Order: sequence, then C-alpha cells, then structure tokens
Amino acid sequence: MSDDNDQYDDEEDIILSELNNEELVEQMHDDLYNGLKDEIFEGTTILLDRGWAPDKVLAEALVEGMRIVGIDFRDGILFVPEVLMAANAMKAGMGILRPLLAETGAETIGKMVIGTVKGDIHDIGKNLVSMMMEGAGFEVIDLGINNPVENYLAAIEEHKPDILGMSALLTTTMPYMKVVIDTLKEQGLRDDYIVLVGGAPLNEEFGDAIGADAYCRDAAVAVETAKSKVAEKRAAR
Ligand code: B1M
Repeated sequence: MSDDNDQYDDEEDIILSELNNEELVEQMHDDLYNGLKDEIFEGTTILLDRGWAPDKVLAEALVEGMRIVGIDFRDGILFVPEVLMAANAMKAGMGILRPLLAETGAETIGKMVIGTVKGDIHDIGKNLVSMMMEGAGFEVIDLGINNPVENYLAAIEEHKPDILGMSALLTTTMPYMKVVIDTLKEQGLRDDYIVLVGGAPLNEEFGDAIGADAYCRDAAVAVETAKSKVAEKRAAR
C-alpha cells in the first residue's frame, strides 16, 4: 500500500475522544459538513463530558459548523441533499443539547413559526429552512403543510415568536400569503411579528407587494435575514 493510502487510512480512523478540544471542534465542523450524524452525536457528548457548557458546544461546534455549510450552500458549492444531511447531523447534536439548554434557560437567538400555506403540500424547502434556522440557534415551530390562516394565528398566539415564516411553491398558492398578512393587519397584530416569505415562484417584488418584511431566496438567506431583523427589532425596543 502506498504512503498516500496509509495516510488516508489514518484519516479514516480518527478517534474523536483522543483529540484535544480545539481539534475536536474542528473535526466536528468537518463532520457536520460531511453529514456524519453519529460522529456529531459522539463529539457533542465528549465536549459535554469534558465540562463544556451546552451553549458553548452549540455555538462553537454546531452553529459555527452549520455557518460554514450555509456559506457553501449559498455559493453553490453544496447542494440540497448535502445540506439536508448536514442539517440531519446537526439535529443529532441538538437532540442532546436541547433539554440541557432548556434547563440552563439560555436565551435562543429568536423564535420562528413557519408553515407552508393553504393548498400547498410542498415542504422540502421549508424543512430545509427550519433545519438551517435551528442550526443557527433559533427555536422553530414547524406547522407543516397546507396551513389556513387560523393555524398561523393560533400558533403565534401560543408561541409568541419573533418571526412568522411562510412557504409557497405554487403560483396558485402564493397569493394566500397576502391573506395571512392582511388578517394580521385586521387584527392589529402585523407589527408584532417579522414576516418572512419564501418559495421558488416568489421574488422580492412579490414580498414587498404583499407587505412581508422580506423575501428569502433560500435557506441561507432566510437565516441571515432572520438574524439581522431580530437584532434590529431587539435594538429598537
Ligand atoms: Co410540485 N410543482 N407539484 N411537487 N414540485 C413544482 C413547484 C413545479 C414548479 C414543477 C413544474 O411544473 N416545473 C410546479 C409549480 C408550477 C407553478 O405553480 N407555476 C409544481 C406543480 C404544478 C405541482 C402539482 C400541482 C402537480 C400536480 O399534482 N399536477 C402538485 C401540487 C400539490 C400541492 O401542493 N397541492 C405538486 C406536487 C409535488 C410533489 C408532492 C410530487 C413534490 C413535493 C414533495 C414535498 O415537498 N414533500 C413536488 C416537487 C418535489 C416539486 C419540485 C420538483 C421540487 C420542489 C422542491 O422541493 N425544491 C418543483 C420544481 C422545482 O422547484 N424545481 C415542483 C427544492 C427545495 C429545496 O427548494 O422549495 O424552492 P424550494 O425551497 C428553497 C427556497 O425557495 C427557499 O428556501 C428553500 C431552500 O433553499 N424557501 C424559503 C422555501 N420556502 C421558504 C420559506 C421561507 C424562506 C425561504 O420562510 C421564511
């Protein structure tokens, strides 16, 4: 076997528990990028066992790793299947951290209610947005597909999110977003929420026309927009 292959074998046999913290965090960024769920589960457990606070593991190992994934997705280096795998790996780490974070009362970056609008059953893009938002540290309440305005109203009343997100993939269902926004206006609730919309047939002009706060071209843009809008809103308070 050549030296090159020996080196490759060595790389395959990385034992996470033998890495120091810095190496382990870097390895976890690579493992997230490669969608390695078991390794992320193990890495998260090791850092917690070494006394890292859950919010530190979240920020430095997971969120930072997903930030890199988000950039490469935005730049067309990674595609939907890879991002879904990364997001899935992220979920393995989040599954361990979520209850611990709830115990410590660590503040999330923000909260979002999201759903695909009435008449529309497309959910792949919405799920990707949800996962990327969770990866960025947001709490996400996902209402699923085919949501009438009543579902959105009930969810915002129950969860008091910062953001209401809507997804539509059909030219016939995208106008329903305006129905939801108009209902919020009628009920005097519009200014209480940041409304973000997305989906393949939409564009910025449409987002403006229906009175959304922003149109998000993809999941990475949704995360960046959500972060900046929530920060603006908190600063204004
Ligand atoms: Co449908 N479908 N489909 N479909 N489907 C489209 C959308 C279509 C463009 C295909 C075509 O004809 N070329 C077309 C719409 C045409 C139009 O309206 N002008 C179409 C049609 C016509 C239909 C049916 C009517 C077909 C029929 O039954 N005759 C039917 C409708 C059912 C219904 O909803 N009532 C239908 C059904 C289906 C399937 C069930 C088979 C399946 C959906 C499976 C599922 O979602 N679980 C399906 C699929 C897969 C597609 C295509 C091929 C792919 C959509 C997708 O998942 N893209 C699609 C063609 C296409 O878009 N190329 C098509 C990948 C996904 C990651 O991208 O959803 O754009 P996307 O999400 C992006 C961004 O848009 C953004 O971020 C995401 C990630 O980067 N984003 C948001 C999305 N939502 C956001 C929300 C946000 C922020 C950003 O909130 C803050």
